[in-house]
Amino acid sequence: MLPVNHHNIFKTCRSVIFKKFCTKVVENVVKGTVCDINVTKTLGQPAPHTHPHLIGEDEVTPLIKKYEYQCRRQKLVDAILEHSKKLNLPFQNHMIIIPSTSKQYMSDKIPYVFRQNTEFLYLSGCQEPDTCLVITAGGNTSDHKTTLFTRDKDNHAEIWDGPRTHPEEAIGFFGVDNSLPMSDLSKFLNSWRKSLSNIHLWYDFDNAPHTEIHKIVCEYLKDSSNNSFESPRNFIHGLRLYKSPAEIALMQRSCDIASKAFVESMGFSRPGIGENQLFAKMDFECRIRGAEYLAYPPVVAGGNRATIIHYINNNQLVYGNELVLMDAGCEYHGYASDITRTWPVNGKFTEPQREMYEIVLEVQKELIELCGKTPSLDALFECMCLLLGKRLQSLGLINVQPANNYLMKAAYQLCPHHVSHYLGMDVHDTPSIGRNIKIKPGMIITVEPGIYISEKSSLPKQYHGIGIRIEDDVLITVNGPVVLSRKCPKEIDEIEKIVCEGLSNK
Ligand SMILES: [Mn+2]
Repeated sequence: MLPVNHHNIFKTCRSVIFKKFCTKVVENVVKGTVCDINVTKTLGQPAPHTHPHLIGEDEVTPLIKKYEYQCRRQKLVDAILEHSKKLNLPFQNHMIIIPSTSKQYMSDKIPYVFRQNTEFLYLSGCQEPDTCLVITAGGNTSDHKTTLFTRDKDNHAEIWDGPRTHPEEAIGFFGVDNSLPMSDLSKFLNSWRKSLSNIHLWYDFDNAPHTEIHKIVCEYLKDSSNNSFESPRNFIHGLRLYKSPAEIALMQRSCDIASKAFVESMGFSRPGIGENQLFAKMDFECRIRGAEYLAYPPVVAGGNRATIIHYINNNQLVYGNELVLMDAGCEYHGYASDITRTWPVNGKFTEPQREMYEIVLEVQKELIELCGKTPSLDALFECMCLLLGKRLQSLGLINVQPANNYLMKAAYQLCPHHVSHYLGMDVHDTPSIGRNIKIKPGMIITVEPGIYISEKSSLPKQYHGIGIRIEDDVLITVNGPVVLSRKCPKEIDEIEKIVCEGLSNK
């Protein structure tokens, strides 16, 4: 018997499959449904057809639709054109360049977790590194064209790192007007410069997130006859400051996840627990609920380490009747929560701890009520100093002095940080927006008063080493403040109950 030639059989099979495939393609072309073939292609990021559990129809990123991204770009163009008109700038044409970031490495070929440049993600929804958004607008009309530059095709790299979104898929998926490979960026910019003389460039030179793209932009500017440029950062932050309904839903979910994770971490506490174990518990409980990662290195500070505001070593044990202060939040599909709670690891506040906790809690609740009424975050900070000062005075811990200034200064000694920041895609969101502007509906802010009494304090000894902060995330609405982190308990009896129940189950 002759041995079967496997090679030939394989050839025959392959050719049958190939013929069938070709017939299918021809049929599709004839029916006009050739595009359907592409729909099954895996892109460089989750899409409705590959990740239906994450991305809905027409969404580019979870809950945020193509149309919302288009509106964001339109609003940016409108804001920039209005600004130019107001200042009577002599430019008819505008080019906005927003680069993505690149992968960062901790050592040879070992990457850090990738986090996209927030401005780029906000305007494009694209989650891939080494990509770039260019928006061009001309004349006084708000007509504009968006071009998304995607990574060049590279079969070898795609075997190692997974698929990339190519220009032919990018237009439909991201809802942009045009898409080109990154290798065309320089050519594209130059062709604009040659065809139009009067171009104002919008690019953030001070916070350039991508070295290679930065070089290309610098080259472009060097060869350009008019080198007028400005950063679009402030305009983008102005848009990001006000959250859309989809963004609010994402922020609510981010806060819900972190709140539940806090409850679990409280119930996991016991005297002798390691700060690292509470960190691990928080991290696990956030990720298991769908968060990508914690939004920042958390502060898990037991005992007097809570008086160190940015303590992130998280490597000590928390003993007996000590408090633990945890400042943690998660990032859920690009949106951050930021919560702080302080609790006794043995389930029972001591008397001095309780006195201080009640002061911070009462002040925090009053400040939340004031959110919609005070003129700005800075004004809210002044309110915190005054409210804290008054309460410490009534306990006899600050000398009786009639001047508010004295009270506020004394309180500032005990709480040396601001009481609030904007919150959104970044933890310290939209930092180019001052904290002196009016608080308005649609903003999300934190409210986080604290008291930190070091061992060197002139306050009575029983308070030494106590550090307490209570932080919630608050959405401003026309009907008043809505606490997004409301599911995270902060009343003394609630907290004691959760910790004690956890202890009895161990
Ligand atoms: Mn905060």
